[in-house]
Amino acid sequence: MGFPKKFLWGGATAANQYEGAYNVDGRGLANVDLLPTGEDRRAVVFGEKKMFNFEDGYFYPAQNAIDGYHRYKEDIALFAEMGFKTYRMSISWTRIFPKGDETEPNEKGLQYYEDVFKECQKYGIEPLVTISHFDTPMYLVEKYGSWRNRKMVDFFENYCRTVFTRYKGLVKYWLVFNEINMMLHASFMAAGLYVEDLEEKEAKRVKFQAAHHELVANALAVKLAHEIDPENQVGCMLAGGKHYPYSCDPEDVIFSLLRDREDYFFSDVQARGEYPTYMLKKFENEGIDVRFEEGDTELLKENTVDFISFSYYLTRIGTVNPKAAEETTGNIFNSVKNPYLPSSEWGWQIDPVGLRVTLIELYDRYQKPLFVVENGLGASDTPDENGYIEDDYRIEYMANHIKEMKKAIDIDGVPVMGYTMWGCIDIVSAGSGEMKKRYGFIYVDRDNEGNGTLQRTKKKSFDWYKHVIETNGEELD
Ligand code: P53
Repeated sequence: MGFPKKFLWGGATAANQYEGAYNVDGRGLANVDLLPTGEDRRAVVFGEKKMFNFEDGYFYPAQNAIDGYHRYKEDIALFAEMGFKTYRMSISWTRIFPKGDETEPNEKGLQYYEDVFKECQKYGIEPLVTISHFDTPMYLVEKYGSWRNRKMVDFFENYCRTVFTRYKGLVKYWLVFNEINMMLHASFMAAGLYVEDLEEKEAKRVKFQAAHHELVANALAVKLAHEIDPENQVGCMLAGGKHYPYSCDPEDVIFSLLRDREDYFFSDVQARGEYPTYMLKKFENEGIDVRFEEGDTELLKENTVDFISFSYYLTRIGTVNPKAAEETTGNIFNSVKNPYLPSSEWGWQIDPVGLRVTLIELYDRYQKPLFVVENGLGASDTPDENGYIEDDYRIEYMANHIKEMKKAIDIDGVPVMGYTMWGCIDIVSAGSGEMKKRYGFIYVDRDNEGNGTLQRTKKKSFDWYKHVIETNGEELD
């Protein structure tokens, strides 16, 4: 009973939210460097407002983030002190290929990640590496229109071959695209796609064509990873969290089911190796012309992922009842409020049972091992007079989610490989660009405007998580 002996406890970050040093050692400009804070961020993230140059008067938090680029040794030492078995992080594509279409990589970028992986190895921490976490070279965005262009598949393949070859023996767990299903919505942040100048129908076609290119690129990545090192294990990564029907009105039920299917489209292809018939019907019914090249079907079929990973923050509500839909709660997408659940300061509804629901549903759907690679509470922490943060709210959030994950293992028979808590050290928020929305066990002295010493301090949850790992999830309170 309980968590498997080799359960991969850890934490997660992403290059653009952690590293900073956006123009250091030959790194090229990426889409995520150009996401400003403030009111316009959402439109830029969604690809509805083009801001391709740093604009006057805006603040771009990813440029410096928490300077992990220069401080990773100190941070990894703290992760090791908590007993991390794994550290999920991402490679910044533009450190390896600054423009994206070069044939030869940037050695300084390659060396940097080699140093990071060796630092992890020193402590017996297994890296779990995302190849593209909301990260596209700006040069490819401007010259090729990003993922709408088939050429992206070749550039990405070259990038994957380079990192699989270089890090052979240092890394064996890989995720190809972070929250791949977000690219249909947060299109510029997730895939470097802007659609501001397109008609609605054309915007849809472009997004689905880009989605196909990412799915082909994913299959190629799986193929290469397995060829280069049979030890490699590759996962897909989806933004999880299902829709509950608002009521037992069958119209609410079917509405919610169909919304879930939209999210499962990507993992259906990545796990089963073919387009689901519901998506082919959608293309047919809506006249969306998605071009497949010769060999795509076989490539997808033969190169499915080894495991399913996902982020879990919340569940959503589906309803056709306009009255019920009036009361909404915040997130990157507004959604109908669930009256049974409390909300975070940012309006994300807290639902530990929903994690168990998601685990069961994903296992029933795919019968592959699952990996919870993001989960956590974004909150504004206030240090006391000694600079200490008693984040009991975060401990409670995590304990409740881990308990439900344990039930999924013990009662429901779901195989779970590991759990990497999101933002194990405070980083820049992807949705809002704020520093104030903190997830970490480790506090970082930096504010929304970029002021602060960047000093790292352990929160109360640091010692709590250390104990959780020590007891392999047996002692949570
Ligand atoms: P933040 C919403 C909005 C943006 C990214 O989000 C998201 C989500 C949740 O589905 O996905 C992940 O920082 C993402 C991380 C991100 C984390 O959620 O807006 O993979 O990069 O930081 C949390 O609070």
